[in-house]
Amino acid sequence: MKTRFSRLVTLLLVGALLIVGVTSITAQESELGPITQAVLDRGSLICGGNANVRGFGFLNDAGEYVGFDIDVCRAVAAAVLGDASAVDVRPLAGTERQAAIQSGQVDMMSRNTTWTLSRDVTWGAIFGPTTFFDGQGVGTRVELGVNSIAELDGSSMCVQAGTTTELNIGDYTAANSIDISILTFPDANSTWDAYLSGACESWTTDKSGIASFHISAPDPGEHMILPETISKEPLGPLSPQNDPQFAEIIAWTVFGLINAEEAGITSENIGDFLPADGEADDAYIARVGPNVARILGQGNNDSGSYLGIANDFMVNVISQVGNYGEIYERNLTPIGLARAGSVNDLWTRGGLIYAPPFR
Ligand SMILES: N[C@@H](CCC(=O)N[C@@H](CS)C(=O)NCC(=O)O)C(=O)O
Repeated sequence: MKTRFSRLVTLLLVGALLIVGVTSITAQESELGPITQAVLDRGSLICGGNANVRGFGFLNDAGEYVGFDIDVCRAVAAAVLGDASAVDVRPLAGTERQAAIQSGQVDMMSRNTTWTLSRDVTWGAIFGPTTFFDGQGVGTRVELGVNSIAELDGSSMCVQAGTTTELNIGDYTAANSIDISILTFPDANSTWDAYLSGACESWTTDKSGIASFHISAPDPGEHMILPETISKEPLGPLSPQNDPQFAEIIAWTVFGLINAEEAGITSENIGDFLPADGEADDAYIARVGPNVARILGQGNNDSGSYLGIANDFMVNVISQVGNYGEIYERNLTPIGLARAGSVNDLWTRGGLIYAPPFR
């Protein structure tokens, strides 16, 4: 039987725990994580990227990194620092990715990287939302007259080491009893060069990567992508798992890009969706709708303040980088990746691009 004293001690303990709990929740909400703080202190975002894949991450002749994945880095820099140009891209080979994330050498990575169970756990990473739903395919020469992977039986295929690609093609040929000898190369350029020079009859990587290299061929019409898609390759950004707060910023920046497209807010028309001089909150919200006001952090709505960054962070992101559709159009349409009717179309048009709401 409990004494009055032990009941009092229990009550005091519960009270103390409640106070500690409440205090730590409040502190957690207002404190920035170590990566966010480092980005602010440094004044730039270190983003692991790709230098070799046109459309996604590519070092152009002007010495600038450009592409869909690079624009995701730029969007996060605009969200945290208000400046999309404050990005320091660190080009990474496929095999360098794990160490770069684990060592904290990069604040985040946006480099055609597939989200998988083992990477999620062993890389010590937090994967953000999928920005491009891809799948692995096989590229080959039109002159071979081949129409399926099975018809490549007895030939050789060039593959990049250290990728999901290498693992998937082994699984696929074994499961389908296809005899293809696999030649591996350290990076995309050497894999592509080996295929171009005739070292192998075909080559394999994500279909996005194949499209991106085929358009750089001396005669793109000589190459084709076989119809099979042999894997799921959900590509998106990731960051070190020691800073879940920063991971939330990445996630909600991507969600903001998607929600902005859905709401019809673009880099061109964003001015129409902002409050006019002296416009009262009620009148503004009645004009643009509550959803738009929440995405843009206007009309007395909380948005970025939940994440410890500028409440109107999405205004910087959209005006400097554009919405998801603009980013796609700018980078991926030119390399021949048609969006309409694909899995990467907005969910409202039958695709998989969907984001939770800002509220
Ligand atoms: N999505 C796959 C493949 C990614 C990958 O590394 N693709 C190649 C070919 S598209 C690439 O980006 N190579 C660039 C390089 O190594 O320089 C993965 O995450 O492992």
